Amino acid sequence: MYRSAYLNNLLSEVKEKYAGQKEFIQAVEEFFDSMDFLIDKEPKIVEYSILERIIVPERIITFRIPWVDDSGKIRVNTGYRVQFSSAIGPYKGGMRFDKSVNLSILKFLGFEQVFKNSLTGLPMGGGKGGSDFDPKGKSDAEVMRFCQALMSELYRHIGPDTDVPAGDLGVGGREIGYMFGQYKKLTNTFTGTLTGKGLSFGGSLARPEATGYGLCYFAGEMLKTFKNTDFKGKKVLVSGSGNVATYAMKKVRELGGTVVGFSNTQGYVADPNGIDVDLVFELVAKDKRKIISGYVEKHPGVKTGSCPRDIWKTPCDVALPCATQSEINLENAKELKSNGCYMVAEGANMPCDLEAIRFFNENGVIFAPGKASNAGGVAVSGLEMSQNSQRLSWSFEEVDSKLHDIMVNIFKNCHETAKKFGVETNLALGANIAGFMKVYEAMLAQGVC
Ligand code: NDP
Ligand code: 2IT
Repeated sequence: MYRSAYLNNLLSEVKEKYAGQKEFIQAVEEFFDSMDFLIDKEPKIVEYSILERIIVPERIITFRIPWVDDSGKIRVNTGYRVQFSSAIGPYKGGMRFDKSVNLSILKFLGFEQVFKNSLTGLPMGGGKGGSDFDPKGKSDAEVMRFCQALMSELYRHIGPDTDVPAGDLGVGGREIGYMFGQYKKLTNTFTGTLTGKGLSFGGSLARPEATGYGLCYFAGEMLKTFKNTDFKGKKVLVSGSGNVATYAMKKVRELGGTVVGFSNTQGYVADPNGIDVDLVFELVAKDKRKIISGYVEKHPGVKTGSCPRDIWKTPCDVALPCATQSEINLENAKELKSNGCYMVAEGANMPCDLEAIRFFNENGVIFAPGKASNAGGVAVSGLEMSQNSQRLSWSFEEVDSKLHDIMVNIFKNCHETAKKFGVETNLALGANIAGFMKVYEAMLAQGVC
């Protein structure tokens, strides 16, 4: 319940108007939790209807994606691009391919992206897109035909100064390559319109690593600032085993921590003695669908199970949820706390439910929201855009060092902002307010648009 009646009313309207969009409503409610601290200090927020405007995407594009599978059958999926805010730069954000994809999920992701991109300090607006296409079990040729069919419509809505898509869950280098090829063909231009590209056609070194590495740089700042320590000797639980999770595991190990678990949609593996990170990489490269069974075969002594949520019963110091939204509910949050976890940094977007976040904040578990702690991926996407515009490519070390600086700055910005509002460890509030301020100022300056 907010102190401000204005926010209460607005939230009620959102809940009524978008009743079926539970993920989007959670993202808005979490954001309003922070706006409650700001609204009295910034009267122009109400005067200029900033919140009423900021929660509505500037444009939503929905389209049919017909494609032909390997047996010759015509299949149809739905494609989306949610162009949320161009207040501080061209729309920027990933494309998600997963059978669960719907407008609620893409609106929540697009909304979060607006503030995340602002926090990076780079000139990028917020957007998100994707399709309910399920890449699992599809051949390479099917994925290619699907990507081409998607881009046959999407190309007319994007561009290097308009909207720059990238990867997300279910979309990695392969899919970006196919989408880029089709975009290039249809527009007869070679531009940096997509990021996460292959190195031979304008991609940036360290983009695959960026989200996971950036997460660890951010979490390292949290450990240093709040606990006067670092990753050395810490037990770190990482969920998922995709792009974000695997590079987070690699960096945790490099920084001296022990990864004690990982998961996927089929279950989890936990081992207090340490996960064999090299084996996880090996298994992912071979066949993503056989990671758990392949791991247990090589290390039969580990704890394992078919419910991914059970990973949160594993004792740890730090949890890095890196799989998907809503993977930690209140019960999981309590399990984490009772098993010794004192810090949670989100690698995925919104992996923690609102009740879980409130529980962490009220029970001394330091919490970092994804829009701050996973911003490394889009930050390096921003660096890829800069390299493309300059027709240059920077070394791995150069990009990694810029990524590190950006993550340290995001942490400082969130921490300082939270401190200013008297809630030093509330990084969610710090991230929301710090991310919002730049977008708010731009919206005021640009008039009603
Ligand atoms: P990937 O597709 O590479 O990997 C996703 C992983 O999560 C897979 O291991 C998948 O398992 C697992 N997973 C999905 N749903 C569940 C679930 N309910 N329980 C347990 N595991 C699950 O995606 P990314 O690593 O790119 O993305 C992961 C998260 O990070 C998403 O929330 C994304 O939005 C966010 N993110 C991604 C960025 C990026 O640059 N890629 C940047 C910032 C955030 P399986 O293989 O069985 O499907
Ligand atoms: O959620 C995210 O920040 C991403 N999926 C990365 C987006 C991007 O444009 O690199």
